[in-house]
Amino acid sequence: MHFTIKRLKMINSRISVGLLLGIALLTTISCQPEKKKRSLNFPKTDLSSENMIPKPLKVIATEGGFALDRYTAIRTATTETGFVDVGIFLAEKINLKTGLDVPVNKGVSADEEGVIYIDRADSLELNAPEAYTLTITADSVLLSSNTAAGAFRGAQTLRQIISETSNDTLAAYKVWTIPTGKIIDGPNFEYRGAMLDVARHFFSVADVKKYIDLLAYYKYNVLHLHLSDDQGWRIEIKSWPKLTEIGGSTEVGGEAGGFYTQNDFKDLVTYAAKHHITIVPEIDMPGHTNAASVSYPILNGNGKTPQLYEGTHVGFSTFDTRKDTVYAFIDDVVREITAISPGPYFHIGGDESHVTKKNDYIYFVEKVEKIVQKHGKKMIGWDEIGQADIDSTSTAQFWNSKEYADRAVKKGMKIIMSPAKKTYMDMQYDTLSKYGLHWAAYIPVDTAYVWTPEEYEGIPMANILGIEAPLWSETISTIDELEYLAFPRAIGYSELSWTPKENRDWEGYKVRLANQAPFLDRMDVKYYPSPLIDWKKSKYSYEEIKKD
Ligand code: TNX
Repeated sequence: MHFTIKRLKMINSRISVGLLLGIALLTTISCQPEKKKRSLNFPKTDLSSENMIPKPLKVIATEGGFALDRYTAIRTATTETGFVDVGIFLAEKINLKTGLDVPVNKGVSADEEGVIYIDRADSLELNAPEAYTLTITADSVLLSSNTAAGAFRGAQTLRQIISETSNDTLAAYKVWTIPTGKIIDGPNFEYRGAMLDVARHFFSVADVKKYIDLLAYYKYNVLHLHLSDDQGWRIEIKSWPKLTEIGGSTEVGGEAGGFYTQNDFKDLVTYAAKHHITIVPEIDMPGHTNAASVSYPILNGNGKTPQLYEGTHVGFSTFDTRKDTVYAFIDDVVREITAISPGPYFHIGGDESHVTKKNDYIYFVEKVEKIVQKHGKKMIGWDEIGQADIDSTSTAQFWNSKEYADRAVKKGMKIIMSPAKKTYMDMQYDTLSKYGLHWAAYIPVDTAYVWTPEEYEGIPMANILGIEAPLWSETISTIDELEYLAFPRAIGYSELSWTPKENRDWEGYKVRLANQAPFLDRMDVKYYPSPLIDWKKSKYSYEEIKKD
């Protein structure tokens, strides 16, 4: 069960051809090569049994391995935007995993052996957005895509199939293997999102960046930030400064809260874009607006004097939907946020406006839709917006009401699937969970994975834009707690949104998930070690390599 890599290495590129020949002759005669000879045993590799998540569309394994080592180089398309960046990103991640310094687009050195090519190509296989192919032989890895986004997704696959350990006990230098074969891949849904509530508890730029790192590894392409709620306003609005001065000053439980300056937010947007992730900003209204109304009481429509709120009860606040100032305010907020949000969407919230009269609510959503469109964005709102007369370019996020989601479908709107019973990562895993709520359900790791968003509650597949897993933060305030609720469930949602249902099954997924442990440990992710999963710490243990 072995394959052997035997290659002759050149030691010095500058020696003359004559000298080289001489050395070669001497080497042959003495049978004692001065040059490095790669003769390495490694356990047999099989691309089709690799632990990729999300599972690719098609995997064709061939027997063999590509040796990733200090002689490997990365070469990318240089005239197409974004491909060089994918090469640099991949080199950085290879360095983190292996310690190797893989050169990107450097001149060919005599030492160079295996090459990872990242190229732009057109083909039928690469027709879909974000599609890519990976063709791996013993000599080269070819990552092809029509777009830099596709190449970036393929780079994540490549990261996942680099062996966890090297052969360091057997050879003079370290070699990691990548199994040979071909992968043809592309996403089932165009919108693959996670939502983070930074309003109930504030999370720092560094925390959000770490979350982005993890989401990118599993091919997410959207991070929705819930930037305002009753308990806090978390983004600087220069024309309404008290929003953050007052509204950002606290959070659930009475801690200090916090907010992103516009520069912080731009930094996040840029960081996400580098990971081919779009940030969807949400300002939740007309309900969930207590923090805004405390900052500017003129906005308030619930008839009470607003006070800073540190509890978790919902549904008591509303904007005054019949006041012009409210719409002037919203125009400023949407203008300032869209100016620093290059993505196509603006999320207006719209959920649980229990103290807004129904007519006022509908009037409000229709007016705000126009404001969002005026600023060049498409509106997203929680499923309640399906009650309003809005257009088919707007999207409803199905979290609770099939009736409202159906009404949105009738208008030709797209739906983002976030049913609380299945996708709410703030739901506890079980009765013993340290954090989380359970008003919608307990969601153990299997329940999170074993359902079919393509067929959920009769929403037609043609209307489904994708899936999003929300993480509300009433019960969590640190990155460790965030990770406990999000991982491993977020990994499963990535597969539900990328991989078509024919290719998904719990038994297979369970094993692949178990094998995420080395990555999660390396990233210092405090995931919930669900007892349903037989977590593997390392794929090739030191002992196994020695045996072979
Ligand atoms: C419902 S989901 C909410 C949030 C809460 C969440 C807690 C939705 C649109 N509204 O305000 O944080 O439940 O699970």
